[in-house]
Amino acid sequence: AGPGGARQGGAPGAPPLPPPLPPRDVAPSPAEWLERAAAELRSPSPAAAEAALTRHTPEGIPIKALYTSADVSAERLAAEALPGVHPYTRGVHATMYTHRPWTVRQYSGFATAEESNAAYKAALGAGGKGLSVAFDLATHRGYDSDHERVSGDVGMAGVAIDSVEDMKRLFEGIPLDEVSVSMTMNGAVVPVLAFFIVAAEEAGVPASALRGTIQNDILKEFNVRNTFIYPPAPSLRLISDIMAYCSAEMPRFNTISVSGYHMLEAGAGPALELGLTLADGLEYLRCAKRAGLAIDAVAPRVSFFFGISMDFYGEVAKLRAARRLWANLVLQHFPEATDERSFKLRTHCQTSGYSLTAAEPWNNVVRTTVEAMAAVLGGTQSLHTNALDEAMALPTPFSSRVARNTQLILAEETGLTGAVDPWGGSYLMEALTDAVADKAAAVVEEVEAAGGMAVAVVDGWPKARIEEAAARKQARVDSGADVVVGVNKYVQEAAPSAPGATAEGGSGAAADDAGGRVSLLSIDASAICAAQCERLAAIKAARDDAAVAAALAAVTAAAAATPGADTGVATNVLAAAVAAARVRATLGEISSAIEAVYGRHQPASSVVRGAYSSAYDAASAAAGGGGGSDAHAAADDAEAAELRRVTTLVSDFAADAGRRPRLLVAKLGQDGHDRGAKVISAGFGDLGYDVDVSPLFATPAEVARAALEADVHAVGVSSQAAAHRTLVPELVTRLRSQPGTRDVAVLVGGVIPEEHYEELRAQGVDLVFGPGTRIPDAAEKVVRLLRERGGDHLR
Ligand code: MLC
Ligand code: 5AD
Repeated sequence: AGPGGARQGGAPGAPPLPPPLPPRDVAPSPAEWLERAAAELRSPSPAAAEAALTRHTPEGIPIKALYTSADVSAERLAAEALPGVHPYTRGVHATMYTHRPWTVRQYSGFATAEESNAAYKAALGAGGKGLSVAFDLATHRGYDSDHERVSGDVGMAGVAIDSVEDMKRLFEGIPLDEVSVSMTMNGAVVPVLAFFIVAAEEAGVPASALRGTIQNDILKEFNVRNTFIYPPAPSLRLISDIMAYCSAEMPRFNTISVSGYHMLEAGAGPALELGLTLADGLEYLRCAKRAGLAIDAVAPRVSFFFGISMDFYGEVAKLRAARRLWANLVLQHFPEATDERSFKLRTHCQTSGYSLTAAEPWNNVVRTTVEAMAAVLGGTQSLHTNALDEAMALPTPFSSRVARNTQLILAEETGLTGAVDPWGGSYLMEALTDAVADKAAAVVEEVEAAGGMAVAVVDGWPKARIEEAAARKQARVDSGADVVVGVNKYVQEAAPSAPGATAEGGSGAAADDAGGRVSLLSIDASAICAAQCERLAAIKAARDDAAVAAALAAVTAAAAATPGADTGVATNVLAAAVAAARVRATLGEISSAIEAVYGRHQPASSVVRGAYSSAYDAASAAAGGGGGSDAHAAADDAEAAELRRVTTLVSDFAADAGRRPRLLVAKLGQDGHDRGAKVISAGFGDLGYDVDVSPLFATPAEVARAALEADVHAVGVSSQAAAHRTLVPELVTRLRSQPGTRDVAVLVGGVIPEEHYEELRAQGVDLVFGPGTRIPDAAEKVVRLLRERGGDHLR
């Protein structure tokens, strides 16, 4: 070897390696590290260095720059050293993926049963391992496709299912005793599960052989998601009926999927998501117990569902903490449980839709991959990876394939499945697992102290807390404190757009560098609606009307009866619905037969005040004050100045018009995803607008009437479920033809592909806001528009 290359194989010509460190008597301490860190940072003191190097998650969990053995409890590590044993922190099975990888289970459904069936077969043929049905919103809310309130929703956000005949078409040729099927259904859970049971039965598969999961998690629907039908108390009664029926008849079927996913999507941080979800789980077990069911008959078939955000470490820690907490909560609350399976938290995970952007959609593949890795490293049992076109539309065959392949690559190319809980024993991960567990446990205790989740959903505080977190998150993104590549930083310049399509806000350009575009799935709502209505008519013409009437009366009687009471009336509503499904009662009819006793739940709407502006100010102050660069400080000044400009424009308008600009934020149709509507309401309110919120599930006529009654300057429709092409034009027509609202400005925002902007404008929409819109931008555009209009608006 040449000079300098002699020792330890260094490259020829490279400088010699430093001599080895002298042996030390004492191990290096964290304090010593801090001194070095302070020197590297040129910090005045170790304490100052420590503060500068510790960041906090939005939920206040500190993430330090360095973890050592001092941060973990040796006793805890020893007690939780093994997967497959209580409290299962390291995994519910001893061998985990080394024996069997997680289930690749992609949530999917659109248009008609035939089209979804073809997509399921394609998925199973290309590496999918389980099925997961997405139903349309009409089905969720218990309406047949021919109901007047659902004209814009049929087949749009999922598949339309009106009867057992549709359910049979949905699974035609798929062996239901082999392929496990998840059905995301909560509101109309009784008729949908009944249709599934009868469709399988008529295909020769008995209920006892059915494998899969029904979501059946109504509590979170009241906090987020909003696909409830009945009020909370009777909804819980239906859940205990389902658990009773399934534990007797369907031992391989998971009767509930206690879901945090939608809370995370609605704005909750991981610890709040986890705490509220576990509190929901406890409430369901209590509900089963009250109905006389043994915990060991029910708990082994309770499963969970979590969202996985871009907080990589935090999400791995969340899944580990979830298993530990659940095992210990079941032990604490249900000492009678002895079946090991009662303590195991098994979960499905889905990567976060919220984290994905319309701008530069291919970036979403990277985001989804990182999130999927967190789910896998956290030990999920089943996984859905989102498609790259998530922020614009439902997935196409192309984007579905990329999403599925993301999982297949992780499972089969990377070696990730080769070891159980590879993060176990990491100082960081163990300390973070403890921190997330503590924070989530505090949330569970808070819910329990407030009387349990059944009481808390009626009080509404968990919902308010999630909405507040969402408003704060929006402020951090709008102020640039939280980076979203391609949206608030490194924005692609002059992205090529579809001909004639320009967004008012956001950076919705979904174009690649060559100017090509991601093609989106387009669904013809009126054709599907017409086809479903025809089928309904055919079913009704062919069936035995007297048998249907009797079966529906039995459903109503069961709903009215007290479970367990010895009155001679059958009291299990699901059992009655199965009988009704056999004689071809429809989904709408079975839902109505229950509604006749329980009524339909009308949620109250509210607006969060102050969270947006305070988080915006805090984010600007933190970035401006904390030793940031000059460029950073200048950017923050610009943001603060922008906020001042908008609030001044709004107050000038108020001075001239004699009142503040008044905005009605509306959701149309059965679309209950209201994070966008809530965040816009909170943000516009904090910027000085007078904001009204219309009730959920409104028809265009109801929104037009509300606009007149509230005497608003503008109506803003938030659309997440693709009904904007049918319901918005109808709203515009009604507003324009009604004296008093003729010149009300119409704004539309949400999941709207650029291709539709021009069409909406031609129909009279004034401004369209794509995904990624900053609230200050939108608020400024709207007040300027109102001012330009002048006339009646300045009254
Ligand atoms: C697995 N098994 C093992 C093993 N790993 N056995 C021994 N050793 C190992 N290492 C066994 C299991 O015990 C089980 O057997 C079988 O293999 C299947 O594994 P699983 O882990 O139970 O997987 P799976 O069947 O996929 O069930 C996962 C689940 C379930 C329990 C989480 O509830 C599920 O699939 N949930 C999906 C929910 C979902 O897709 N939701 C979509 C929501 S979308 P056995 O004998 O026990 O069967 C949504 C969006 C919206 O909500 O808003 O609309
Ligand atoms: N098909 C596929 N994915 C869907 N999602 C919602 N509906 C469908 C559907 N019909 C996904 C999106 C959304 C999440 C709730 O599930 O990722 O964010």
